[in-house]
Amino acid sequence: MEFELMASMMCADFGNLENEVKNLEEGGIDSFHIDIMDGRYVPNFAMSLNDMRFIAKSTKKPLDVHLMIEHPNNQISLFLNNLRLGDTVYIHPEAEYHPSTTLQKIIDEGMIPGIAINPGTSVETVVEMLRIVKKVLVMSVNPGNAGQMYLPYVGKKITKLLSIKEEMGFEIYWDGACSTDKILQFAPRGVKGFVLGTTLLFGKKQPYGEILENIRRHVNLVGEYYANQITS
Ligand code: S6P
Ligand code: MG
Repeated sequence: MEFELMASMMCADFGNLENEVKNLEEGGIDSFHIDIMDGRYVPNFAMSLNDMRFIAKSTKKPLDVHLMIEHPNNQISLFLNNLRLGDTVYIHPEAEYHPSTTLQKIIDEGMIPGIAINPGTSVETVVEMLRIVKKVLVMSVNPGNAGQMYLPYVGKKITKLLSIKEEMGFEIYWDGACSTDKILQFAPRGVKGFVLGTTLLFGKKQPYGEILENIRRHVNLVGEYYANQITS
């Protein structure tokens, strides 16, 4: 089964960031998720432009930049100028007067455009943007902090997005409190990638490579088991 695993870098050890990036890369992470916050759109400051720049220089793996800032259009060039072609930039539609303008800038610079949908935001309010973006980051916790509880009502929204993703041409990604059981449940249904933070990846006293391999092995074994059940 094909799915992507991304590292939520706000959960990394910043005293050892270079090694964190190297160990995650060697351990098989697919991309680096960068949570940029401004203390206004969300009540926290996580990573900054400089942190993003440092990670962009430290790895050839794609970056997945999650902008939790008010009116990202005002500063979007600062981010785009420091990214590489094919990196992803997510904005929150509620944080912008004209989100389609900002998304167009992301596209024009050769980055992959995405929107992040808060737990309390319905699919209906962003449906036109689903025609523009290539990725939808579904927040299963309220934005702002790592280490929160999964909000179960988000599951229904994912089901709705899964039913229209092909027709509208986007992929779905999961952000927040991601555990193995969520990957087991949603990867086979078509969720393309999962952001891993304190729940599964960081602070575990186990090498990143082992954790990532265990997740992939576990999900594939269960997937094969169910596939055999269906064909036998
Ligand atoms: C939250 C942020 C997320 C978190 C991630 C952490 O505002 O967008 O990317 O960093 O959810 O993972 P966990 O497992 O600690 O919830
Ligand atoms: Mg995030």
